[in-house]
Amino acid sequence: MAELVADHVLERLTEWGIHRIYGYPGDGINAFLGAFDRAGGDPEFIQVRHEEMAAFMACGHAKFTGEAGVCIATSGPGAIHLLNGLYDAKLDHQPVVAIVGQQAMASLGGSYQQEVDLTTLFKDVAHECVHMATDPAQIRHLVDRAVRIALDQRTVTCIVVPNDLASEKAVETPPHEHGTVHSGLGYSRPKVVPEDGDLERAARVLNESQKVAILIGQGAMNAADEVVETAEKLGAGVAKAVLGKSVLPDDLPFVTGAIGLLGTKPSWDLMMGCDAFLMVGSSFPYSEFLPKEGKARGVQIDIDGRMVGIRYPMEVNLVGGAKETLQTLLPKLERKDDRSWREEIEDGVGEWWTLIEARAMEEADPVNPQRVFHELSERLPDGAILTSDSGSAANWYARNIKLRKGMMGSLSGTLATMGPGVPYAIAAKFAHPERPVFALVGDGAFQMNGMNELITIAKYWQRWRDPRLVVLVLNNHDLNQVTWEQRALEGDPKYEASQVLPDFPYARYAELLGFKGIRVDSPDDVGPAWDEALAATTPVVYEAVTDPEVPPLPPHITFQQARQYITAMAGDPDRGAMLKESFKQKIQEFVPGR
Ligand SMILES: Cc1ncc(C[n+]2csc(CCOP(=O)(O)OP(=O)(O)O)c2C)c(N)n1
Ligand SMILES: [Mg+2]
Repeated sequence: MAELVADHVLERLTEWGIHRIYGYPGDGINAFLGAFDRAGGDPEFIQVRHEEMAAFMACGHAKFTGEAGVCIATSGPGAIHLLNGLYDAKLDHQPVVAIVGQQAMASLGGSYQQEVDLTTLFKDVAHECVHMATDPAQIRHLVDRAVRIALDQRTVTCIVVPNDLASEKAVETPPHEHGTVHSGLGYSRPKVVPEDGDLERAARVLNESQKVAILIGQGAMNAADEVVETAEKLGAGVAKAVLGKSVLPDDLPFVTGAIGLLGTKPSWDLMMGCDAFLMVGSSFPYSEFLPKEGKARGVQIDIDGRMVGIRYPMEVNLVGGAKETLQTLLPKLERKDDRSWREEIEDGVGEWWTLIEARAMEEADPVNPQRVFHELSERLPDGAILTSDSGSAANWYARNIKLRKGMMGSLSGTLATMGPGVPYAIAAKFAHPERPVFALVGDGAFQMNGMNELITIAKYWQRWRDPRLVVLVLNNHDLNQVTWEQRALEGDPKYEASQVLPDFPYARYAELLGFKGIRVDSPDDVGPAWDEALAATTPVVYEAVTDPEVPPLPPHITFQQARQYITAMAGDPDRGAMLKESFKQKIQEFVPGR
């Protein structure tokens, strides 16, 4: 029996299967802290260093478990801090419920201390469901709706609870009278399959075409076998939007890897050469990496009818679950006997991996970041979970890491915000304490917030069965991704005032926290340092002193961009190093045929 409204909220959340809530205290949620205490660890309050991190962790929990993630913050400043993490979840379609405190009901509208209009503030990020409770009898249905809507719509929902209401006596079952709501628990995802006629039309498009390109995203996550079978039958290649990286292993010969700015040349060739384009569970945005309008016949599969036909003018839009839709489509597909397109793709993939390895091994000053990822990739233990921050790390994660079956990986795919690398990894560790987890982050992201969350790791790591949480920090003294964007997209040289980062002893900082700190500033040490990190019995910070002049640029930068790039060189303070270390890589990329 719940005593107070706050107890009731927590109890109801546990009935929904939620046992861990990431948060930070404050007087807007004081009643909840007492309730957590009374709950005796179920749900458990996980204390983070900043509310944005709590929201990232809730999002990471959702990404690595498929369950709803929950975060809690106090009124005013705490609630405001949540926002960026919540937008990350919303844009990547993750079910996250935010519980936020509010000042006392009696004070609202009084320009009161820490009074912020929270339902208006959260109206965009949680537009499917944001409500402020004003009566204890609302709690049951507000929790039920917030969790159910988050799961069903794969989005962010929010309940605002004023602090005086939270301390009122709970009303677990509203009175049976006019004006009360009687809700219940439970949500099961339905199987959604398109109409037969639409499947027939889709099959016709794919059967009539010769060169099929498949693009998958995270929406295909539970449909790996079906995607493989479809690709086999159609003699197709499969490219992956980066959120869908773990859908299919990277060691399959017809998987061309990532697409887009972080992508690969075989993915580019696949899209440019195809005559049919099958997109499954992805909303990959950049049209220049997709076939030209009218060049390929298109079929799209997506569970969300709002997301079909918005990236390419598809001939057939199938609204349905990836797995069940492909299962019903497969018997209608004919096996293509001419395998020449498939062979062309596989040859390209083979060459690409050779090129990627060669690039990783090229000299740099002092360490080539690609080598750090390459050597990790070769050593990844089974079941590893990887997170990447936004920055150059995302490029190397997308291109150089070969995920194998059973591994997971994620990053901020759509908001592409800096900051989730370490908090996602923490959420992965809580959800899967027996699995090794790797956070791949830049020095900018680490300085922004990752290093603070190391304190959270220090607080909790000893309860994880496998202590291996390895944070790779790319110490390049630069906000490198943006530096290269300035060069390539704007034609501007590196602007040192905004781009150069202060030095910091990342590995030594790890040691202060009782972790293993490894600093690598020589190429030959890269591999042995990974061995050391993997053998560690504590969390690890692997600080790699990497060369900011290795370009994390798209595989097919245009000639115009290249021209701007070269012009920019003239005024660039690092011109000499760039020409020596990396321009040859760019040349290799420009040359093939375009
Ligand atoms: C919150 C936020 N601020 C700014 C950006 C723009 N941005 C994207 S990548 C990046 C640089 C990241 O630098 P660092 O973490 O050092 O990684 P590097 O690219 O140097 O490897 C910046 C500033 C962003 N995506 N998110
Ligand atoms: Mg950096």
